[in-house]
Amino acid sequence: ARMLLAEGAVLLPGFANARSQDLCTGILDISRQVPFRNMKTPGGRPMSVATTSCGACGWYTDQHGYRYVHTDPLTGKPWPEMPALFLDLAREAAAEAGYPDFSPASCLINRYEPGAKMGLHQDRDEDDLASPIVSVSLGVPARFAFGGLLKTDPVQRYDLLHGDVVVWGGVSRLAWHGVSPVRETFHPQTGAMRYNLTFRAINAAL
Ligand code: MD5
Ligand code: FE
Repeated sequence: ARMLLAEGAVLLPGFANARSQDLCTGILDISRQVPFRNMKTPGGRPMSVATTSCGACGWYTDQHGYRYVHTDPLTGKPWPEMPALFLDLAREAAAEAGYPDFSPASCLINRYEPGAKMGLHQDRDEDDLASPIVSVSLGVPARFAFGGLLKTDPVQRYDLLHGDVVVWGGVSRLAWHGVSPVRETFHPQTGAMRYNLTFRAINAAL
């Protein structure tokens, strides 16, 4: 099924279900190479969401700002390669939503423990704003707030469930959005955690 949440925002409910166990295994494998960490925002506050990355670029934040980097500033090493399983899923989902040429250079992996949240923000560190972002939810559900192009626009709320994939393109690519504090509950594949994979195309200038 394909559900239009808003112009450019396509929800594919359960699109990743058949591959979810393998995706979770892939996440654990990446996190053994580059452990999840609570990075600091430029303001100096640690994020409640813990992150790691795979692919040619990884998203990074510290006192110097938000950016994509080819190597992990903590170790100087490149990020783990993006598993074919990840890339195939992202490309299939993008194609299903009308983006047959999606080619993500980065997969940011977010890990939400109970209580973790993400405040209202826009994703604009990629420079490539013509390409969509593909996001894959795994584990315990999250209440997702989806607003408009202005921070003050009203938000719609959706529950993103295990296996759900959303393709954020078109005008929705720059919509304000956030995640409410994750409830303390259990999922057989992830325990108390919620994971979100976000696949991103990065401007080649990087
Ligand atoms: C999450 N992650 O559930 C979300 C999924 C992030 C982030 O927000 O920045 O890591 S991605 C949701 C998203 C991406 C791009 C545009 C829009 C939503 N949107 O227009 O609402 O961990
Ligand atoms: Fe975001």
